[in-house]
Amino acid sequence: MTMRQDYPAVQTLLQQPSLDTDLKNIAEKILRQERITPAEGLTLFEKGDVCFLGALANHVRERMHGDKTYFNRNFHIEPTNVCVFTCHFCSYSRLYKNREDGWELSIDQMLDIVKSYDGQPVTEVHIVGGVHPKMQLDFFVELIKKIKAHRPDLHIKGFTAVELDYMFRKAKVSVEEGMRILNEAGLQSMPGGGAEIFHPDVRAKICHDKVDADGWLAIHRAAHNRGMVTNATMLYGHIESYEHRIDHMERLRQLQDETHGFNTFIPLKFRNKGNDMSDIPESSIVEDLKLYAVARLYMDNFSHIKAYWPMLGRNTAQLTLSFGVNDLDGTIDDTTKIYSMAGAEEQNPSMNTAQLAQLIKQAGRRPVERDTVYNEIKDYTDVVFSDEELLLTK
Ligand code: V47
Ligand code: SF4
Repeated sequence: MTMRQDYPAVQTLLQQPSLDTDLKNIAEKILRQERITPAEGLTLFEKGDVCFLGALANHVRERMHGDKTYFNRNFHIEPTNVCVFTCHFCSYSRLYKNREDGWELSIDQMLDIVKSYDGQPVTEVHIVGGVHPKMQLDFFVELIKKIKAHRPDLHIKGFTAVELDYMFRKAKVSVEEGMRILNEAGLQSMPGGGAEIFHPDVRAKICHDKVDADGWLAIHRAAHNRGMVTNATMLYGHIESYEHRIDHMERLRQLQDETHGFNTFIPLKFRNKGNDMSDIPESSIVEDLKLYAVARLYMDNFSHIKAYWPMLGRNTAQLTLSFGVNDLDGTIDDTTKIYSMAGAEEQNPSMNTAQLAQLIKQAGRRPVERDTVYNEIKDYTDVVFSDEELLLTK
């Protein structure tokens, strides 16, 4: 393993006479561990170059986590891609009237997926899909109970706030009551999807018909109030401005101050194949890295920043580990289609534990397997993998 050098990157940067005064002041605040304001966040986007932002974000990342980089062993279940909503960026969903082009899994089919992992050391199932008008609260309560009955140790992370908002409205239960029902059935945490960009001007253009920002935040607040942890995402790199990104992160930072229930912030890069927004070019890698860095600097009350490798591709995901990111999600095992259908490089996303750990080691970091709530399971830093384990990918 190549060891990364310890370098005084931030101090050196601050001594550059050419450094913009605003950037210098913000950097000094960050070094003093003070919170930056929305205006300062915007300045970072507008004036900070990728090296400056990367050095600062890396400093914060190492202050918080050292070289540790987390991943887990998980698989996804996508119950359906039939959806009542019409998000223009979505390459994955099919309207109910076209449902013969999509898929709808029965409870038994989903249990068979869970059973196919019997004896394998996965710790999490991530359940997320379209919003199917006939798959309602009772259906998912039965699914969760049956998964738990079959494999009580498997952590169930499931359903975006968009799915839950529809489920609860259809079942005519309050958000609090709906969360109680699902949590008591065995749902333990929630993924961060459906957040997109909170600002109403953007939401009106890209996903006008699903739950709004306040509704999304209310569902996460209700989960946090029950002691459940959740994640938060931001779909970036389409029509949003830097102001919209800061507005989005600010709303999340405020809820986190209130509840401390978020685990991880996950920026999701807009991929433009096969959807109504295909005319919008995808963001450059430099913009991606800047975004991850600003996210690390702005979201000071979020412990973890995750790069979701099936969406970014494994090479860019590896790079983000020097730009504030300390989590790469999981092994996935080719069980999600959301990004491959939108044109991501990873057409069959799957990495075994050795490959994921090796990817992290190649970046000079310590690969640490975690469970969903970040209990550490195993440090792979000193584990040497055979070519067979790595499937000869180097
Ligand atoms: O909300 C849909 C995004 C999300 C596209 O919490 C797209 O651990 C890019 O939230 N280009 C669902 N993104 C997935 C999600 C998620 C994924 C991994 C881990 C976690 C977690 C959560 O996928 C949607 C939407 O923002 N999405 N279409 C697209 N064309
Ligand atoms: Fe439906 Fe989710 Fe796709 Fe929107 S992003 S159309 S809610 S599946």
